[in-house]
Amino acid sequence: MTTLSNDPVRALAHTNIALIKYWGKKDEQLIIPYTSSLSLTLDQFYTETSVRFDQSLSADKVEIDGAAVSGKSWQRVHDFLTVVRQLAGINAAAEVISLNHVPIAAGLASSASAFAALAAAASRAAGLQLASKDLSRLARRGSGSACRSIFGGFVEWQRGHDDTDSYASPLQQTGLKDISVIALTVESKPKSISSREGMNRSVTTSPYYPTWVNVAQNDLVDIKLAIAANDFTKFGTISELNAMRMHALTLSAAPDFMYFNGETLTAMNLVKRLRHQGIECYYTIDAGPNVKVICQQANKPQIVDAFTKLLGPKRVTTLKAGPGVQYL
Ligand code: 2P0
Repeated sequence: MTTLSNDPVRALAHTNIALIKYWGKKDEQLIIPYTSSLSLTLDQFYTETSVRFDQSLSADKVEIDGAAVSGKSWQRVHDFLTVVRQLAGINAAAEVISLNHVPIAAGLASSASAFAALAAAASRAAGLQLASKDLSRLARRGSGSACRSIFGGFVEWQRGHDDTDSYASPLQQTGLKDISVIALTVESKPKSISSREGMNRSVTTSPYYPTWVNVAQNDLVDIKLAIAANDFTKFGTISELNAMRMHALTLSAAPDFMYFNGETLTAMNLVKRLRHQGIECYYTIDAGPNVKVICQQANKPQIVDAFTKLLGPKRVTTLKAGPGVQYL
């Protein structure tokens, strides 16, 4: 039987941006993806979470950004804590206090940093000392993209076959240190179709889904070669293409859906215009209308200037590579 300390364990994890996207689960319960993916952990948006297991609590208590949580959000945290309890062989309820640190209007809210921080804090509070690979496997059970936020810099999530071999690890290739990400906040409201629902609909109804599985695998091989060769042009081109290939799965689903809005398209066009002017930059877009522009340091001031003129300074946030999960 594990002896529980009453002291809370605190952990911090940053969010990540996928360059080769994860879009579709082979196993929805265990969150095993159809494809491997690759991301860059970012330096600004992070979640700080403290967890304490306590035999005297009658049920899990969850507080996020200063407010007690109930309903679906509580259930998701509770289900995750149940996985941790099973692993640790304990049955105490937990108190979870979580704070999201978001740059003003960055439009980067994500379950990745939340479940990475929760996995780290909850596992240690339950008396477990997990190797980083096992921490990544655990974070994956909360949210797929969270398994990548355990690590800093470029991270690859190997899809694997089952719970034992589906986890992320830092990329071995050491090239392309000079990467900046400019996050454009087109919309800060929650998305209308969750990633979970969007993925499921794409897998079950898009006739292109089997093609995506092959194409994403090739894109991953190519982007790793580009990183190893320090080839930013190839890196950016593949990132942009892979994002559009993912969004093609939403447009070809039944019923079809789309994460872009008018301003998303305006931003995409401006990226292309800048590129034609010789200011090299590329876009990537996740399950929402916000656009992330990828560039190198030398071109960053001109790109920031162009987007600040378009959107105003509050909607343009500059980011770079960030670290993996940390205990506080
Ligand atoms: C990614 N996204 O690779 C992709 C690209 C959004 C677009 O991972 O259902 O919140 O919790 O496993 O991790 C968002 O999905 O989904 C996501 P679940 P998650 O980053």
